[in-house]
Amino acid sequence: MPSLNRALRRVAPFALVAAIIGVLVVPGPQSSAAAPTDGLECETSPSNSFSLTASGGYISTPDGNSIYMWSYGDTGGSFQFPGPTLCVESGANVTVVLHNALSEPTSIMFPGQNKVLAGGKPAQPENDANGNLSSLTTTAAANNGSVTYTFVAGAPGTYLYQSGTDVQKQQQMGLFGALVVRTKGHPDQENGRADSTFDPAHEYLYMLSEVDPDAHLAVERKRTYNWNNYTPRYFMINGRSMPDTIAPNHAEWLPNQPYGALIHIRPYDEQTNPRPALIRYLNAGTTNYPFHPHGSDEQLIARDGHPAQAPDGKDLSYSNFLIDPAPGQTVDTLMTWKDAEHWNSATNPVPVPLPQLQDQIVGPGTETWFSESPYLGESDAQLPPGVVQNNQCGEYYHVAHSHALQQATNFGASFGGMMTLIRIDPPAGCPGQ
Ligand SMILES: [Cu+2]
Repeated sequence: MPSLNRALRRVAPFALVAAIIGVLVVPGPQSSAAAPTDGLECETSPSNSFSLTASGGYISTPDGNSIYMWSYGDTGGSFQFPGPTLCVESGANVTVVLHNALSEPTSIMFPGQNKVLAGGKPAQPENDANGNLSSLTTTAAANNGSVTYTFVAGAPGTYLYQSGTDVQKQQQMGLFGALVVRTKGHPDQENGRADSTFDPAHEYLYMLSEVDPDAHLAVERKRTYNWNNYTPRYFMINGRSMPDTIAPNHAEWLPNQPYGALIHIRPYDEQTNPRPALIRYLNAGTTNYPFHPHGSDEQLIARDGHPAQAPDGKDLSYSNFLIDPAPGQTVDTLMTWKDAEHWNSATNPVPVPLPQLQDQIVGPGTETWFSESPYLGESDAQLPPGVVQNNQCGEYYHVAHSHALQQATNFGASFGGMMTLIRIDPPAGCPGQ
C-alpha cells in the first residue's frame, strides 16, 4: 500500500479518469504482506468508561503541508485526529472523563444523548465574567482541568461528540469524534430493525470535516483570527485527504491520522456474500458535503440515530446516489454491490473490439488505465513495457467523493480532499485479502 499511495500522489490528476475506466495499477501481493486494516475501528471498554485528553498536535496533508490541530486522544496515548471512535451498546451507562491539556477551557457535548451529567450534576451552559455564553456545556478548566460526563447510551445509531466551548473555533480546530451506539443483542443491526442487518466485517465510518489553514496558523501562533475570513482549503474523511484516505488504518507515515477510508467489498452473492456493507457518515464541518459514491447507489436507512421509518413502522429507507449530510448531521447507509454478471466473458460477451495498446492512456509512468480486458476482474492481455500486472487479483476500484468539487481538492489542486476509493474484489474474493 505505501507504493500505491506514492503512485497516487504522482498521478492524482488522473484519478477521475481511472475511476471511470475502473482500473488502477496496484503493487503485487508481495508489497501488501500485512493483513488489511481498513474499516471502522471501535474503541470499546468493558465498563463503558473512556478517558480522553484534549491537546494540540500536527497532521499532514498530501500536498506536504503540516497543520496544527486540537483533538481528543486517549489519555496517555499519542495525539490523534479525529478523536477515537467510541462504541457502546444502547442502554449502557457510559462514562467519559475529559482531561484538558489546552490553555483554555474545553468540553464535550454528546448531541443525541439525553440527561448528560457532568460531575454527577446535569451538564449545563456556562457564562464568562461578563455574563456572555462561553460554553454550551460544563467545561474542564484550562491547563489540566478535568470533568467527568456520564449518560445512558440512547437509541442505536451514529452520533458526533464535539466541543461545546467556543464552538466556532474549537470544532474547527478538530475537537470532535464519533460515538457509535450498537443495538442491544444485535450488534450486526444498525438499529432495531431486522432490515438494518449488515456484515460486521464490512463496516465503515466517514467523518467529514474541513480545515482553514490560516485559522489554524493563527491559533498555533496565539494570534487572533478574523473568522469573517474563514476559508476552508482542506477537506477530509477521517482526518485525511485523498490520496491518504486510501492508505490503511495506522499507516506509519500518518502517525497522528490513524483512520483510513478505503471501502473494500465483494459483489453480492446470495450464498457467499448476502449481507450489505454499512457506511456511517458524520458531518463535523460548516457546510453540506454532497457525497457521491460511483458505481452503486446506497440505501439510506437512518439519520441522527433515527431509523428511516414511519410512525407505524413502515420502512421509509430509500436508495440514492447522493448522500448529503448537513452540518452536525449523521447518515447511515447500506451498500450492496450487484454486478456479478459483469465479471467474465462467458456470461456477458462484449461484441466490441478492444482498443490497441497505443490508443490507450498510458502513464504518466508505464502504467495504463485500462486492464486490457472489457471485463471486470480480468487482466489477461497486452501490458505496456515495464508493467507486470494491473491489479492483485482482478479487483477494480471506483471513486467516492464530495460532488462539491472544490471539496475534492488539496488547497485548490484537483483531485484530492474529500475523496476515497471503493475496492471491489472478485466474487470469489482475493487470495490473501
Ligand atoms: Cu463523481
